[in-house]
Amino acid sequence: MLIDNVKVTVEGGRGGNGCVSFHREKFVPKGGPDGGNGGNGGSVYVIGQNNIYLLKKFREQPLVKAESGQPGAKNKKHGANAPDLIIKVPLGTRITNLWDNSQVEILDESSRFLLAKGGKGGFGNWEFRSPTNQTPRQFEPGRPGQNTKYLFELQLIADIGLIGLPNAGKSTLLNALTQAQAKTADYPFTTLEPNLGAFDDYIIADIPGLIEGAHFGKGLGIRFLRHVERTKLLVHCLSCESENLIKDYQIIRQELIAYNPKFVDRPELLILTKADVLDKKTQTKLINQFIKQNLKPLFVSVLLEESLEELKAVMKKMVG
Ligand SMILES: Nc1nc2c(ncn2[C@@H]2O[C@H](COP(=O)(O)OP(=O)(O)OP(=O)(O)O)[C@@H](O)[C@H]2O)c(=O)[nH]1
Ligand SMILES: [Mg+2]
Repeated sequence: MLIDNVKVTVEGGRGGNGCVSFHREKFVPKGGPDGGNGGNGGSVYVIGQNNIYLLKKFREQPLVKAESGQPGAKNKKHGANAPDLIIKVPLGTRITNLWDNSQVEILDESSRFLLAKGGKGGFGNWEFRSPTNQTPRQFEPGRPGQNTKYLFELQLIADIGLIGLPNAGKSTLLNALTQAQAKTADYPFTTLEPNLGAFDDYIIADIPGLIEGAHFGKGLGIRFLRHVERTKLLVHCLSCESENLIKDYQIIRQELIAYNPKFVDRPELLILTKADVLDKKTQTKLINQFIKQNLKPLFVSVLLEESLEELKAVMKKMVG
């Protein structure tokens, strides 16, 4: 399943502690303080990348933390600064700071944003020397890094929407075309929330099945249609197992238009799913019924690789 929102705790690295040390040398009885400062902790930055699956790893590992700075050492040696940590999120991710609600959108690959600053390293005792205190034992511990909680949300606008009656094979098709792992089963209303997947650079949305009367709130309701409202192409899935595919098509079309009349002239592609259940003769009869209605559907079966390739090619051409 495509992970499109995650909560992530982001922590800058802690600064290294300052060092307490006194100069030791033969014939120099009272060497002064020489403890060096600690190095700064690493900061955490985020950059965008063209890969919609990048949020998944944060679901598995919701804490991101940069390394701590090294402590200071004798001879006024500074501890090393820790390297910054750069994390990647998909382009189109909206990042909300859950503590102050500030937001940023990651829209290109060239900018990077600071999520959590590393803590400053502490002063070693050398920094505390003064005319009145030549043997300071003070030092500063390293400061903790910033710690913030963020919500990463992928704002995807699907190019293609799969719609159809329950059990039409929409989720199975999504899985066959993309890396999505949507739940599928041999009963209606398997899908309860939209699923997203991508092939090449095209994003496909699979939504719960629609039924007659959906725009009055029947079934799972039409609220999921907003997920396909801005798609460039609607793919109507009509199951070859159905008794009357033309009627199925008309039901879905009426529901769409009742929901939003703008759907009337949205480019659409009709596909007859589960084509493998029909023999050639029945397929020809069926296609002729559609042609009479001035409709030109495509037979598709997830068991027939060529039909999937053809479908991909047609969808690409229609989306542009
Ligand atoms: N023979 C065959 N069966 C298929 C094909 N595609 C899907 N199915 C089966 O059809 C059933 C329904 O598939 P789903 O993908 O869950 O259907 P859906 O349209 O997503 O259903 P809802 O989520 O309930 O709207 C499953 O048992 C699938 O295995 C196909 O190309 N050939
Ligand atoms: Mg489904």
